[in-house]
Amino acid sequence: MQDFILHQYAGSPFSEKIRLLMGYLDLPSQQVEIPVIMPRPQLMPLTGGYRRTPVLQRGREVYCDTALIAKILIAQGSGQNLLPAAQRAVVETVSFWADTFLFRVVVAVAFQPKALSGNPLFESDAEAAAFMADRVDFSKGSTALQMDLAVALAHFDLWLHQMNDQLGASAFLFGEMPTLADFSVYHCLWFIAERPALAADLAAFPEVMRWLAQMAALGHGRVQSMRAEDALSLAAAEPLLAKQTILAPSVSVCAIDYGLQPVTGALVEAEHVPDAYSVLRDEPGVGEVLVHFPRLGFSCSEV
Ligand SMILES: N[C@@H](CCC(=O)N[C@@H](CS)C(=O)NCC(=O)O)C(=O)O
Repeated sequence: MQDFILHQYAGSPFSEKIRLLMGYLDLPSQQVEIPVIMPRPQLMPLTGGYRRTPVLQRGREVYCDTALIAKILIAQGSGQNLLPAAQRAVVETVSFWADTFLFRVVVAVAFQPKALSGNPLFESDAEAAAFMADRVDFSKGSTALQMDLAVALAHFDLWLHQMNDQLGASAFLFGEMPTLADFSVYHCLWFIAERPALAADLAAFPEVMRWLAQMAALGHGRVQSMRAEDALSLAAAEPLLAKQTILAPSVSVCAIDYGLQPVTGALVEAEHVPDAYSVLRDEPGVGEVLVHFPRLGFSCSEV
């Protein structure tokens, strides 16, 4: 079987969700450390322009968005207990809520002025300006990641109190075992806990702190690092294993919230990835690349 290659960067919360999930599922991973800002010349030929972080590569296939990446890893790593049949819809709903609304709240909290000192992205004026310009470009056409700081702080505080109360009654969000929802909520809080100026604010919530420590202890598992150019060459050298049926010759797939960089190609049905938009692209110098997106959170239109 081809290895999973995770394209990620250390400070990315959504990457942390997947790093921790791979640790929990005990799946070996090769990790490529991608630049925090564009350009990413060895990654874009694989994704076809999609630039949200992380993405998972296996041979000539690329899985975008952690909702889909998580399902692929859960299926591979016998992690069905993370999506228990009797709670699956509600676990997925909480997971989606955390990955969207809660993430938007924590972005505002994490980038508030008092949290910026010590953040390597803001070490010099030039680095800060480059980061801000990159994220303006990333967010073009969308306000979905923006929230007024006062509104974000009020929502964060309300939710932390609820979460602390609930975690006093059970080890994890849905009982005595973690589910996918724990991983989605975890990466949002990890983003806050990572910032020295904010970590102290969480100390007022002892059950949340206990749960955070339990989640962090799951670890990242068996990780090896890989160079971006090697991941790209590996894609070019591998056969496309998946069988597919063409559904539409030319479509454009795009996130519906932010990071609105579309990917175009033929829409195919890929048997091994249900509930996905799977786009077959021909990349110069690489050949066919199959890029998968979850249907939830993405649109697909014929072009
Ligand atoms: N819904 C997406 C969100 C991913 C996301 O927002 N990632 C952030 C980093 S944590 C990002 O893409 N930032 C811009 C970038 O890395 O270029 C997912 O679950 O993968």
